Amino acid sequence: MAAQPGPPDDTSPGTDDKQRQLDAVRVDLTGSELTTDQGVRVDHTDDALKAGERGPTLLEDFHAREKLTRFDHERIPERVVHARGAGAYGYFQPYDDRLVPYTVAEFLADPSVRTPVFVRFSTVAGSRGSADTVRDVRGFATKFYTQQGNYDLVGNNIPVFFIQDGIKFPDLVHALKPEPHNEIPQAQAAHDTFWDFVGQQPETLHMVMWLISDRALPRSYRMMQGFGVHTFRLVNAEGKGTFVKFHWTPVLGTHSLVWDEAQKIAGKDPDYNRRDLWDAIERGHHPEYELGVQLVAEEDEFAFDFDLLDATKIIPEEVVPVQPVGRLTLNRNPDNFFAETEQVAFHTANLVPGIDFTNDPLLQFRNFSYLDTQLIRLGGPNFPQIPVNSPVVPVTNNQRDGYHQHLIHKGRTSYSENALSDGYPEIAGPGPDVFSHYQEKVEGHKIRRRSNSFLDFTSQATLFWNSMSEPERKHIVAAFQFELGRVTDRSVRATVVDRLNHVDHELAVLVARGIGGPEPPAAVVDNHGRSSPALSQLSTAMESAATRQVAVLVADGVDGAGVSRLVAWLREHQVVPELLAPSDGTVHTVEGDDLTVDRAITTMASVLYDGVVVPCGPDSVRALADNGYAMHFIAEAYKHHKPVAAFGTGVDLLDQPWVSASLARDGAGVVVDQGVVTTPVAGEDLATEFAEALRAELARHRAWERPTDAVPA
Ligand code: HDE
Repeated sequence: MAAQPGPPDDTSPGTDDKQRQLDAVRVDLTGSELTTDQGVRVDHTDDALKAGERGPTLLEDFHAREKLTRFDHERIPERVVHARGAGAYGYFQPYDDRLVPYTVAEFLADPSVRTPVFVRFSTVAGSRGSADTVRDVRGFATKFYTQQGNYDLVGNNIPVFFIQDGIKFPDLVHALKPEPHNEIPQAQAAHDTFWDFVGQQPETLHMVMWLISDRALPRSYRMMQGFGVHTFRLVNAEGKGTFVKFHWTPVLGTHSLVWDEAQKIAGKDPDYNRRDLWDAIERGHHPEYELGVQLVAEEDEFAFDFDLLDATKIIPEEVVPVQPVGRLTLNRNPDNFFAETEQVAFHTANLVPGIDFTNDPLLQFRNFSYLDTQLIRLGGPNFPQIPVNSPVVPVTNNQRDGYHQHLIHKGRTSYSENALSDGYPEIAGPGPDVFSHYQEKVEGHKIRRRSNSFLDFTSQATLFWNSMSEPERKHIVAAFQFELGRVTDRSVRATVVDRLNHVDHELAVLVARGIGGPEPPAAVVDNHGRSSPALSQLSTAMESAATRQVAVLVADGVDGAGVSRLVAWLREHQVVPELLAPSDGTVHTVEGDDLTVDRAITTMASVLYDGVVVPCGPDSVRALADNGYAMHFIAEAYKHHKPVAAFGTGVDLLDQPWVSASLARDGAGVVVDQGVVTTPVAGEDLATEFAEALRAELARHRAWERPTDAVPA
């Protein structure tokens, strides 16, 4: 990863433009008195006006009517897709001026410019109240409030899309969403209509491979990639274009949950990803992502064995490297979910000078759809005036009326050209700050036909499969078995298996076996054998354990000195430890002190932590051994391949038939095996080496080499 720009410098141009603008509309009710919407103070708000204490309620109670009317109208339509989301403010800053030869977009190419942003992460299929950790694509939409107007990069955490042409989007979404007759199932693809669609539309296969992989279960919005998906165009000062693909890469690495864990979290804490983002920002652990670009000269448009305009294809990073160009930092939570996260409106056609479209037929539809949906969702054409949506630069045009106009435009002309207002607002002269559409020569017949260059549906699905590590492959097979196992129509299952047989024969066979279906007879195509190592999550950054959450299980009699040493060391390294005990409050340490507990074990679960530690203390360890919930906690963390650590007598608790890792015994130092970190040493003598080994295991996320099938959790 490239060098970071210097430490935050709040005097950089643009840093606080958006926050200053929002401060003007932020409302703080501290010290205020209750009024009606008309600003009239009221003397009572608990009982409506009635004719007699037990009599009918009177229509003239304007305060009661207003309160109920406002309540009746406080819902707006949820987004038709990406309904559930979480947002945050921050800023973006380029590392250097390396993009100057390619684009006049100042926010991308001028390292002295820090551009405020709002980012909204989302799931796609579920409704607003659904769970965060479902198997799904995640949205990663960024609004850049630039000095040339708003630019929106409305991306996903998967670099390709299901379909090639936007006309199929309603079909795709209807197949994915709950089935129309009974509205089941919520927020998941594991049902007949989605897989029927996949079977009918082989162009979905590449993205299906990503959806069925660990990518669809991000551990955190702070630990997932983002992609612009389409090939866009950068345009330089001479009007010359360069094709570009945008990539966001999280500084903490790209990490996922395992499926069993994701399902359990959906019940234990449906807000898991949303809470994680919120808490990290509140704690000062600001999420960071590097923006990278893949650049392709226009002359090389046809240099690939796929079409750059086809959104079901990636450009493998080994073919065109991703160049790091800048960094996004999220440092502020919204004040009000509805006002900001719900009302934010992203649009692929929100462009600034220096960036333009290509003829990708999916992108062309998006350029229509976002504005269209926002007109109904936000109730009319003035939604760009909603504070989270408004640019930080003046909006000066002749667009006036419509619902919810908030401004008062003076003057008698609202048309161009006019002489009465001296021609204002006037057309800006040509220049890098003025948007001018990229001039592309096009000619052709009006036809409804797919280009032949779009018709290879399987090569990159195979590339993805070939690029996966062993554990990732296992997860993919299990996920197909789960999803197709939920499909009730056997012919739909068989059609999908047949499609997979065009991706990789072994994959199709493994999937068919797991769902009790007939195995495909023979390979239909030879696997091309190519792979792209960058696609495996095992190639992600694994240096940092910062912001990871670790449960330390304690009970009366725990080794207070050892726990304090460990907790202090972890905090110093930005790991977030929490002390969990059989009940909330305090536990007595072996030294006779009171140790404050963060939470009761029963209010939490191992799936909400990245790792678990069992400290020393004979009484404490005995109490945990007798507590089925605590033992389940440890077994479940172990089953999910998480780092499990123990010191002193805590190691005894890991002496279980299902633990295959070797444990440290008397005389040993620190033993690390299969992600299990143990040492017989405790108290003041607990070595930094133990904490360091735990940190390294947290950083590598999961110990995939650990066998876990037999773990009863
Ligand atoms: Fe979207 N998409 N989309 N989409 N999309 C929407 O816009 C649409 C596509 C994406 O946090 C909607 O305001 C069409 C690709 C994100 O507010 C809607 C097509 C990618 C978000 C819409 C696509 C996305 C949306 C619903 C195919 C990744 C959430 C509400 C032609 C590059 C933004 C709204 C937020 C939201 C249409 C395909 C990403 C209906 C027609 C490809 C992240 O306008």
